[in-house]
Parts: sequence; C-alpha cells; structure tokens
Amino acid sequence: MKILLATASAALLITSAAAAQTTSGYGTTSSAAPAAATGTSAGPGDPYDDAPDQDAMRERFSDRTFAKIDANGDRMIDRAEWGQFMTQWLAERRERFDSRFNAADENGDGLISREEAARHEPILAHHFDSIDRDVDGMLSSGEIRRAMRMRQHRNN
Ligand SMILES: [Ca+2]
Ligand SMILES: [Ca+2]
Repeated sequence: MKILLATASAALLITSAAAAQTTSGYGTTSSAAPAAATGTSAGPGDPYDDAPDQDAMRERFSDRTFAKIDANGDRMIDRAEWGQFMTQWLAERRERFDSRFNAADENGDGLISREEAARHEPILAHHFDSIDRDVDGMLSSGEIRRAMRMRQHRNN
C-alpha cells in the first residue's frame, strides 16, 4: 500500500490532537490511522462525543475503512485520498464539537458558563477551573479545545 504509515500517524497525531480519552464522557482515545490503513474497526474517538454517539461514530468509521478512503478503487491510498479523508473527518469532527458546544451554550453568548457546564457537560464542569485559563469564569471553545489537546498529549 502506497501510504506511509508514519506519515499517516503523524498527520493523525496533529489532527487528532484535540481528541481526548477515557470513557468518562470525553470518549476513548484511539488512533484512526492504523485502523484506516488496515481496515480494522476503530473510531477516531471524538472527545466531544458521549458514549452512544461514540458507538455510532465507531460504526460509521468502520464503514469508512480502506475501501472508502481509496476513492478511485485502485487499492492504494495516495496522499490526495488521505488528505481528502482527513479533511472530511476533521470537518465532521468540528461540526460535532460545534453542535455540542452550542447545545451547552444555552444563552448563545459563545461561552460555557459554570451553570451551563453543570447542566450539559459534567466533565467540563468538573474540570472547570483548570480549563478556564483566563479565569474569567467562562469556558471558550478555544479553552476547551486546548484542554482536550493537553489531555491527548498526556495520554500519548
Ligand atoms: Ca453561554
Ligand atoms: Ca475563560
């Protein structure tokens, strides 16, 4: 197969940097690159997916294995096909993050307050103070993404 696993893994490492871990509501960590390359089933593990969503996600991801990434069906995944796959995957992930963020952001001010976190995202609520880098009592999407990245790095 044409794709370099090292490259794929590196790409995934960067692009999945925001993916978090544990099954405590942040989703499990798994690497999509080997799964994608070997055709085995494993979800990329979206940090912002809860368990049921994650199962659905894993299901979807196993659909989207080698054959699916291999757009032209030549049984090789080239750089362009991989790039397209990652682009789409990232877009979907961003969409899920945004929709979940927006669902928690009851008053639509673009920030998650302590109360909003408590009602919608217990994990965020639990780690509120460490996530709230600028100590303004609100979580921005940037602060949440940063926290997820850091968790990911700690797990690697
Ligand atoms: Ca809000
Ligand atoms: Ca803040």
